[in-house]
Amino acid sequence: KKRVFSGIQPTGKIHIGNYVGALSLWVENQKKYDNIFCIVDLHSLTIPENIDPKYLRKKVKEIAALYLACGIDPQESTIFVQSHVPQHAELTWLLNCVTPMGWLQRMTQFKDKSKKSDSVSTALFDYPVLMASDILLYQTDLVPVGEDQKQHIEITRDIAQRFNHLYGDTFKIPKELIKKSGARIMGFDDPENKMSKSTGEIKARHSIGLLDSKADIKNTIMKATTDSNREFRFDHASAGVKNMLVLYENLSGKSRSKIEAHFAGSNYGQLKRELVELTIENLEPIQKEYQRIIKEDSYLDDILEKGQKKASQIAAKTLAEVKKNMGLN
Ligand code: AQP
Repeated sequence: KKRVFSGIQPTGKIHIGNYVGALSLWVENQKKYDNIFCIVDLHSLTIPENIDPKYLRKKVKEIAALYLACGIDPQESTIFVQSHVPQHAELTWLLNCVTPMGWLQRMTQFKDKSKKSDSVSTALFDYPVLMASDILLYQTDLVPVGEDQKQHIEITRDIAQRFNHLYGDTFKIPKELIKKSGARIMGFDDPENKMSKSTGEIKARHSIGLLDSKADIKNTIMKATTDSNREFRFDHASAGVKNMLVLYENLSGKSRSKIEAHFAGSNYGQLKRELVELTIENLEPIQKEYQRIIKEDSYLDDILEKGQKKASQIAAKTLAEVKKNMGLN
């Protein structure tokens, strides 16, 4: 089986974009691949606003419970916390040594995030190398992610190729797995920009959190930005309407032509009302399952401990090979 690796940062409000773009794709392909899903807590420390140990601890558990509630099966997939496997940090140092600064200076996520923050850490700049380490440690074939991570997978490939060229064949060259539709869900309040965890935390009506109440889901969708037309065709609709159509498509599993025919001649109120229903229908079972799992602290700890053991074995093997090839053994 091909190996899949992916992760989510334990920060902010996990939203429907994370679910449609990443999590649902993991679940959908779970049986097909050998899966490793990580909670990338070291990545979340790259933003200085995230320095609250209590919050971080709570968020790690929340993400673990959400992985399970969304359908990640611990029998089929390894689930673990990044900082529990020290090889991620160690490999990052070694890969830093083969990664030119110019490559990192081109990363659009760094440019965007550093603009938003008063204090930019060295770690934020180095984020893509840590992500490359995550992926390469497990000799990953496929990385299922949203569109915003495409550039980071490309640099991962570049780093792996450069390392293999300098030190001999060591890493498998991974590929991204990105959905054709739903890989970039936009903010409901601001459909020109991607739905984001941090914005969702501070702005009501920007995103729908996987744990949002029915009333919040309804408010956010009913107030979503639209236009004064009645255009329901995917290729012609304005950004806000297209975003809702794409969500409708992903949550209903219906084809674009069926959806266009269904809404033709209708109004945006209708689309919004149906999307509210559909979202609640999709999130209700996840929320129920989440509420059940989050209370079972020792069950979660057990899964994360098993995950750590399994991940460590693979990571240790790769790192030993890396060090041998570099002359560090
Ligand atoms: N809007 C999105 N649409 C589709 N997929 C998305 N992803 C993120 N946003 C969207 C995918 O979700 C996975 C987890 O990414 P993350 O932990 O980096 O979360 P984030 O929402 O991008 O939040 P951040 O990094 O904390 O960013 P900001 O500061 O923008 O809020 C990834 O596979 C990602 O592609």
